[in-house]
Amino acid sequence: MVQTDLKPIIISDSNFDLKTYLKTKKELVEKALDESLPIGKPEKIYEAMRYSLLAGGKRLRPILCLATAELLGETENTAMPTACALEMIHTMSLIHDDLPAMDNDDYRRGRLTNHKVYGEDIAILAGDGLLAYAFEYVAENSKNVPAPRIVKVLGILGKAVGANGLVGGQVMDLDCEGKSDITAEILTTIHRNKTGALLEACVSCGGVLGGASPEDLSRLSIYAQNIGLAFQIIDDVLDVTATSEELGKTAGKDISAQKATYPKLWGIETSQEKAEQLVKDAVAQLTVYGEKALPLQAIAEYIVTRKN
Ligand code: GRG
Repeated sequence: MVQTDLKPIIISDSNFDLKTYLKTKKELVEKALDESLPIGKPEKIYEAMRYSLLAGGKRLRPILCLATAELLGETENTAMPTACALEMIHTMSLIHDDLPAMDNDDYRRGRLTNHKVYGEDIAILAGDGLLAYAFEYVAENSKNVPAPRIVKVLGILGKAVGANGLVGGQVMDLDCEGKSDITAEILTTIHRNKTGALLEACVSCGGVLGGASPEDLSRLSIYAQNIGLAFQIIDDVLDVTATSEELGKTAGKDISAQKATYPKLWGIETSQEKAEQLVKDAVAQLTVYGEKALPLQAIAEYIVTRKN
C-alpha cells in the first residue's frame, strides 16, 4: 500500500460531536433495517437479502436522508422508511457490483460477498428483491407523510437507480475498463451517476420529506453533488492508501482491474485537495441554515477524512 501523510482538514470549528451523532444514528438505522425485513418464504432469498443488508457499513446514505429531513424540522420517524429504502438500494448495488460479471469481488463489508455465500443466481435475485422492496417499503410505511411527497420520493429513487443514475454510471464504468485515455471529465460523468446520483437522492428525499422549498432543494442538491464527487475521489484514494482490512473489501482493486481513477489522473495529494475544495463548497451552501446545518456540514467533512 502507498503510505501518505495526509492532514485532515478542519472546516468548521464548532463543538458538534460528529462521532456520537454518527454512532447514534447508525444504531437507529441498524434497528430499523433489521425490523424492515423479517424472514419470509422462500427463506433462502430472505436470508440472502438480510445477509448483505445487515452486514454493517457506514450507513451514510440513510444518515444523510435523516439529517436532511431534520435540518428542515421533520422527525426521524417520518424519514426512516425512506432512509431504509436508500440503504436497501445501496446494498443491492453493492451485491450486483461484486458479481463476477461486474467487478468480481470476494469480500465486502468485511465478509464474503453475497454470491460467494449464496451463489450467483441467488445473489442476483437478492439484489432484485432488495430493489423492489425498497419502493414497496416507502409506499407502505411512510406514515403521516402527505401523498405528493411520497410520490416525489419514489420518483427520485427511481431516477437515481436507472439509466440516468446507478445503471448508466455502471455501464460507462464497465466501458472504460482497461482504457488509458479516460479524462477527468469522463471520470466525473461516470461517478456523478454511479456514486453521486444515490447520494444526491438521499439528500433530496430528506429534503422533500422535510417540506423543502425549491430554493432549499437547489442548495441541498449542490451540497449533495459536491459531497458525492468528493466521496468518490476519496474512495479512489483509499483504494491505494488503505488496507483490505481497513476497507472490508479488496484494496488495490482499481489498479488490478485497470480502472481510471482520480489518483491515477491527478496523484494522491491533488485528489485529496480537490475533494477538500468540493467539501468546502458543499459546506458553504448550507450556511444560511446556521447551527441546524452542523450535522450535514460535519458529515461533509467526514467524507474527506474517513479511513474506510
Ligand atoms: C441492478 C438496478 C441495478 C443497478 C446496479 C452495479 C450497479 C448497477 C451500480 C454500481 C454502483 C456502485 C456499487 C457504486 C459504488 C459506490 C460506492 C463508492 C460504494 C461504497 O460505499 P460506502 O463506502 O460503503 O458507503 P458502505 O459499505 O460503508 O455502505
